[in-house]
Amino acid sequence: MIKQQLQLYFIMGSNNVATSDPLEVLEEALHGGVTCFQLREKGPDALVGDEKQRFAEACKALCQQYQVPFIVNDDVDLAIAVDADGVHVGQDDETAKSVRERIGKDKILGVSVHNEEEMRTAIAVGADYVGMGPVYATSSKADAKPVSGTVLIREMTASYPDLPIVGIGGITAANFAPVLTAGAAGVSLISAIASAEDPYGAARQFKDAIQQEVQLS
Ligand code: 3NM
Repeated sequence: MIKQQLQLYFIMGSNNVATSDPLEVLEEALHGGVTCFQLREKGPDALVGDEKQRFAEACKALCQQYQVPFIVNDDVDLAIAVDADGVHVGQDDETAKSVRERIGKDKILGVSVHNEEEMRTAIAVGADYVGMGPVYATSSKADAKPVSGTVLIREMTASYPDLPIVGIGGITAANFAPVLTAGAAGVSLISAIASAEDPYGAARQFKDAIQQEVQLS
């Protein structure tokens, strides 16, 4: 179940959308076929406090309409307050072990990992999936690590086939295929949809291309 939900994993914060209403972008992305959504409200002009919570609630309502999991990045209190479907944490955030204890076993827990040791820890604390990147160069994360390509995804899916992996960083409809070929359950991305002139069309194009790729494999 979680594996299918990770196929086309859209991530967005209100500041990833330059000109239009972020909720409209999210609705278009959902309509176009994204299978999971993560609210990542970080960086300059990010919403805080009540405004952030109201935005999260609106995102969650849209995701529910489309029966797509609603995941909150890093902010465990917010995730609990809005009863999100899950939490995603990086290595510099609250530990995955603590997050799992706080959200319980029925919620989705995602962890960003960059090496085998972090992968093993994620497995030990009961992560439902891990994110690996940046696969390609990205300008959406100020403190992104050096580009990693798909080598680690290939190695980790071979060694730990039961924990789904999503690739992240610079992924577009033109370059996602090697990520799936390496064994990832899906791709996660911000700008390829959030910055697209036509977010619906961008999501749709991804969806169709992924479906073709999955059928070929
Ligand atoms: N995490 P885009 S790269 C949020 O490497 C995030 O862990 C990364 O945005 C990691 O699809 C990244 O616009 C940004 O490149 C992804």
